[in-house]
Amino acid sequence: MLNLVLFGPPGAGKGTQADFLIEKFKLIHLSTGDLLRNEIAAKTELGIEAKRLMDKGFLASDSIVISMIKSKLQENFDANGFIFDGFPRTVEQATALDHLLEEKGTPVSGMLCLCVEKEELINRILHRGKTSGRSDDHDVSIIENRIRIYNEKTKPLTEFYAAQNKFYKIDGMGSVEDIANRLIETISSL
Ligand code: B4P
Repeated sequence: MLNLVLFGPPGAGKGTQADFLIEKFKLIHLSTGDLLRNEIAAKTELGIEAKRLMDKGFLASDSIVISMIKSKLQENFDANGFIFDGFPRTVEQATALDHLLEEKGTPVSGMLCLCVEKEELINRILHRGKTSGRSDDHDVSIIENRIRIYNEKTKPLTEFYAAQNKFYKIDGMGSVEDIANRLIETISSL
C-alpha cells in the first residue's frame, strides 16, 4: 500500500496536488479540511465546534480530527493506499496515525512537504477567497494566524518524519503541473 502524507503550510497547494495524485496512483483522498467543512455544512455539533476555531485560524481539536480519520480508514479497508491531505497537523495526530496504520499493517510511505514562500501563500489564499466562500480565506490577519500556528504546531512534524527517514522536501513554487511532476518523481522512488 502507498500511504502518503501531503504536508505544507496553509495554501501550499496540498488539495490542488492531491487531485493529481489520487488519479495517478489510484489512492483514497482524505482531507481533514474537507471533512471538517462537510461537518460545518451539515451543522453537526462537531462542525459547530470546529467552525468556531477554524474561523479564527486555529486548529480543530485533535480528538475530533483523529476520530474522523479513524472512521474513514475503517470505511476504506480495501484501498490501494491513502493520501492524507492536511493531516496530521500535530505530533499527537501523527502518533495516532502511526498507530491506526499499524493496526492495518501498513505504515506511512513518505511525507511530502511543499515549500512555498509566505507572501505567495497569502496571495494564493486571498485569491481563493474571492470564490471559495471560506470565512478563513479573506482576512490577512486570520491567514497570518494560520501560518503562525503552522510554524508552531505543525512544522515540527518534519522532524517527526525525518527521524523515520520519511521526510521529502518538494519545491512548491511554480506551475501546478511542474509541482505535480516533482511530486510524482519523488513518489515513484519510494
Ligand atoms: P485545509 O483545508 O487543509 O486548507 P489549506 O491549508 O488552506 O489548503 P491547501 O494547502 O490544501 O491549499 P490549496 O491546494 O487549496 O485546512 C483548513 C483549516 O481546517 C485549517 O486552518 C484548520 O483550522 C482546519 N484543519 C484541517 N485539518 C486539520 C487537522 N488535521 N487538525 C486540526 N485542524 C485542521 O491551495 C490554495 C490556493 O492556491 C488555491 O486557490 C489553489 O488554486 C492555489 N494554488 C495551488 N497551487 C498553486 C500554484 N502552484 N500556483 C498558484 N496557485 C496555486
